[in-house]
Amino acid sequence: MPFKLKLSRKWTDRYALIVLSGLLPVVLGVLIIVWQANRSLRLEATQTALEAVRQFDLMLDNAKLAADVVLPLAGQSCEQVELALRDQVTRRPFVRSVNLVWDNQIYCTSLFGNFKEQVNPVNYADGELWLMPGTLVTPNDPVLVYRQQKDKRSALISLYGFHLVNVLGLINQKTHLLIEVGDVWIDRYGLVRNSPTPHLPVAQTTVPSPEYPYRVIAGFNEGEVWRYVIMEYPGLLGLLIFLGFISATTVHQLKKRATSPSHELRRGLDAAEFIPYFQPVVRGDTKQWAGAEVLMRWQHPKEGLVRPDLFIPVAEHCGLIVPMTRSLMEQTAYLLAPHAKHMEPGFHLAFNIAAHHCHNLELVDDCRRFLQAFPPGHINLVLELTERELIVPSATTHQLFSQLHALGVMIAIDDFGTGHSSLSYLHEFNVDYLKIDQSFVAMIGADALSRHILDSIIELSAKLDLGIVAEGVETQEQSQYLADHGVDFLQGYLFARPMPSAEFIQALQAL
Ligand code: G
Ligand code: G
Ligand code: MN
Repeated sequence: MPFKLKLSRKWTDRYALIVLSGLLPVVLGVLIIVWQANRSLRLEATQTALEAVRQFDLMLDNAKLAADVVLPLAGQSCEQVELALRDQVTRRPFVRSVNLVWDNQIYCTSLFGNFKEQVNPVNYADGELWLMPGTLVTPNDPVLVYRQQKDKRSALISLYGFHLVNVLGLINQKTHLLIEVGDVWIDRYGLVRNSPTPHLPVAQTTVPSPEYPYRVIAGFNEGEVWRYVIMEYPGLLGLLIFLGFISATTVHQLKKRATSPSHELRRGLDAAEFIPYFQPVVRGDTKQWAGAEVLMRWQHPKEGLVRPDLFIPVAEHCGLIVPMTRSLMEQTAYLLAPHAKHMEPGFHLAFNIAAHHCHNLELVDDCRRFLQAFPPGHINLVLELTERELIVPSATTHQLFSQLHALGVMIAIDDFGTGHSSLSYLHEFNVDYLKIDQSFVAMIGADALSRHILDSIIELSAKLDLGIVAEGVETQEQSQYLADHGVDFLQGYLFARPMPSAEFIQALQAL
């Protein structure tokens, strides 16, 4: 039955769902933010690389202008052109030196005038650009050389390496930038290297120059995405955590409502779903109705009629049994009081009570109100205490039971024989009736030993001057046996099953 399933549901299942519902908005939100951060970083890397290319092209444009001017001079003697070379160095920003070449042989430079050095065109990417780690004069300062060639003539324009390094370091501090010329590269630390270009883990972008044979590579170091997320979206992150918390708490509350048995009981109580059923108790000799036991049923909107074994233990556990019993007494009084005239004087109405009822004196008021609904002295109110759940004697219980007695309420020990109440216990609580458990009644006609136990209980109750009720009488033989042994009252399917109030009232009227 679903209700039972709910009771046994593991708390870890519920816990997992709550954690999931709290994590879901956080995880989804963080995924979106990370995606957004990646996009932004890629954009930033591209823009930084484009800006670097723009600046490098600008430098190289100066070199190209110088080359355009001096290339036609190649072939003339160094003395003739030396000044023109130096003129270009002073005129063009970023330019460090201007050199003239004839047949792959440098013969004149703006630095030294006459000079001799072999040029190897293979050093130049596309025969045009060479990133040198250093020169004769400054062996540790990189230099970018632009080469322009026509037939045997060529011009070499060198640019200061530190201008490159400055651009690489200054455009955007956070972006890692490097410039690759042929198979060598340099980054903001200014060392020319010919190892493969390093892989940049985040948002690596390569932008080739549209004019010159080099490429700029931009990207970010490991962890930049998270650093970016934390720096750029702290508010959003806070909001996500807040949403996760709200979501988890909501699910927690909803789950608690939907699955907590005690909550479901409380709902049932508020909706007046706990209703009384009545099982008549007959006299042993005449078999006339002498009273009835009020048994609780749960008219559940989804589960239908739920038997008490399934919910009474929970109700006892969470203390709701007290208001539930109160509701049962109120309903019973409301339903039966108008029909009191159909009940013989001294008619028994018995309610089952739990140990929880004995924690305070509320029960006295409940009983008083119940009795006040009927003509004075017309009915006997009986409280059945199960023997399986003995009440610990205390100042409160003594007070409770003496006040109940003063009201005329009777006490019965239910399921007698299945527990272990002592004689002193029976005396202590002023017990009036013993209800022999149905397991003993079922033994009638079986073996001699079982019958012996039953006989002893009947004998004992007679000696203690207690009334006796036999429960679970199902056969004629049992009924006969119990009547023959002087059992005062019988209850069981043989006479009537527990029935709803309408049926019970109808039967009362027909008596
Ligand atoms: O009717 P039967 O199946 O109905 O009852 C099953 C068990 O539930 C019995 O042990 C009976 O004592 C217990 N019970 C029925 N109604 C109540 C009640 O109102 N209060 C308590 N505490 N137990 C009840
Ligand atoms: O409160 P107590 O445990 O005495 O509750 C009586 C229980 O016994 C209820 O569940 C009721 O439905 C059940 N009952 C009443 N008469 C009979 C009967 O003749 N046979 C059986 N098997 N159960 C009965
Ligand atoms: Mn009972």
